[in-house]
Order: sequence, then structure tokens, then C-alpha cells
Amino acid sequence: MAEQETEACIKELREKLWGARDVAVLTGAGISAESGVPTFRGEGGLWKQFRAVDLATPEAFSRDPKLVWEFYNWRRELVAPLSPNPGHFALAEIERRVPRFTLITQNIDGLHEKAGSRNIIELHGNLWRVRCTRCETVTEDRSIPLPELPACESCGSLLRPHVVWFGEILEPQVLNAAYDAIGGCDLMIVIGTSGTVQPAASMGVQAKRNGAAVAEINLEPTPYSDVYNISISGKSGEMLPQLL
Ligand code: BV8
Ligand code: ZN
Repeated sequence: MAEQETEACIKELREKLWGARDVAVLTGAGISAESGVPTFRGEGGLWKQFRAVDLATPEAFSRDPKLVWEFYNWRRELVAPLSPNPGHFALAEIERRVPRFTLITQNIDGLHEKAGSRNIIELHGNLWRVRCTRCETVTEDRSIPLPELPACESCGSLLRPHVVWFGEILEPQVLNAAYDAIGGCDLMIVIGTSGTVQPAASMGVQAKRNGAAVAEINLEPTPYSDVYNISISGKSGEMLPQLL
């Protein structure tokens, strides 16, 4: 995208943003890329070295819980020292300035919270939370690494990452909160997601169908780019601060 075109798109989005009453944002792995968190499908993407079907599924976990915990312990060690980047911080600042703001994220790295965002909907769970496979107790545990087969403190059963795996449904109350935000917003910004994983991928078009203006910030075009009102090609860590 030519320089001046990006300039014009940023200007248009900035005007829409500061005139908006209710803003929803959807983020994917791309917003954490500049913090050093590998994305899923880009070069060096996570799933390149591992196949999602081998690791982020309930079948994989029941077949080989040690291997799946090895993968999540590796990600916990990788993400723990990383910091939010200017893109995360810009979203936290925008939240403080607009009347209503909801951040919907597919990411499980916890960097939005670390950057000061407050109204966060974690569609796919959180890397720092664990859930008991029997009594379903959810706790936050930041120890690195967790034991290779961590056990529930109250009932002794095997713990699993509190994340949504492929083939698993998103928690209904989480999904409803996301659809409420999408239904009520007059501006939605979709940032750093390849638009391949459902149901998150179609949330932008759903917002548009509900009458919102939708903007996208991504390094590359996505399946929904030409449906959105504004499509900005660039790094979220560089584009988002320009909205302030
Ligand atoms: C559901 C948590 C069904 C785990 C994740 C066949 C078999 C099984 C399931 C399916 C199937 N076919 C379809 C499905 C449904 C499946 C799905 O959509 N699969 C896809 C892959 C085809 N969906 C599900 O299974 C969901 N559940 O549908 O339930 C159901 C329904 C009813 C009743 C019962 C069951 C659950 C999906 C959740 C899976 N869990 N994560 C973990 O993280 O370990 S998904 C995982 O992918 C992450 O959450 C990640 O966020 C997400 C999406 O990826 P992106 O965020 O978009 O990241 P990606 O790398 O792809 O793209 C990065 C983008 O950023 C790129 O566009 C790049 O250009 C851009 N970028 C890079 N750098 C920057 C940048 N942009 C800006 N600035 C930069 N600097
Ligand atoms: Zn338990």
C-alpha cells in the first residue's frame, strides 16, 4: 500500500475513532508479533514447527498430556519475559478516551492486560490459567515451568491449560459478551488476525452487518479485507499510536 494511501486511511480511521460512541476491537497474534511472540501462520509461525492438530486439541491432550504440557510450558517460558509493544499500549490509551470500549482478543499471552487494557474478552482463554479436568476449578498459576503433569490442589486430578482447543466450543458467556460488543458498536477495528479461525474470523463482518464501520490493520490482506470499510497495511505497533 502506497505511503500516502496509508496516511489517508489512518486519517479516516482517526476521525471515525474520535467520533465513535462505542468501539470494539478484535485482535489476533499479529498484535503481539512486535513483542516477540511468534504468530501462528506467519513465517516461523508456531504451527509451522508443530501441527495444531497434534497439540492444541482435546484428543492430543488425552493421547499425550505430557507432550501438550511441554508445548504450553515452552510457550509460557517464551512469553513470560516479553513486554507489551506500542500497539498494546495504544489500545489501552484509546480505551481510556472513548465513551465505550471492548477489547476482544484471540490471544492467550496476557499482554493486553499487562499494557493496562481493562475491558478484555479472552475468546480463547489464557496461557496463565489452568483448569482441573475433573472439578473444573480455574486458577491462575504463573510458575515456570509447571510440573510436566500438574495436579489440581483440591482434587488431585490432572490440570489442563485454560485455553480453547480446536474442536472445542468457546465458553458461551464469553462468546455472548463478544457478540453483545459487536452488536452495539459503531466502530470495530480488526487487528493482526489472519481471519482463518472461527468463530472469531467472522466477527468483523458481523459488526458490519450490524451497521458498524469496520477497519482492519494487518501486514497482509485477509479474506475479509475488501469487505471492511478501511484496510490499513502496516505494523500494528506503528499504526495504532498514530490514531492517538
Ligand atoms: C469451534 C488457543 C466447534 C490455543 C486457538 C476441522 C477440525 C476441527 C475444527 C475445525 C475444523 N474446521 C474448522 C474448524 C473450526 C475451528 C477452525 O476455525 N479451524 C480453522 C483453523 C480452520 N475452530 C474451532 O475449533 C473453534 N471451536 O469451532 O468449535 C464447535 C461448535 C459448536 C459445538 C462444538 C464445537 C475453536 C478455535 C480456537 C482454537 N484455539 N488458540 C492456543 O493458542 O494454543 S486458535 C489460535 O489461532 C490462536 O488463538 C490465534 O489467535 C488464532 C488465530 O490465529 P491469528 O490470531 O489470526 O494468528 P495468525 O498467525 O493466523 O495470523 C497473524 C496475523 O497477523 C497475520 O494475518 C499477519 O499478517 C498479521 N501480522 C503479523 N505481524 C503483524 C501483523 N499484523 C499487524 N502488525 C504486525 N506486526
Ligand atoms: Zn480438581
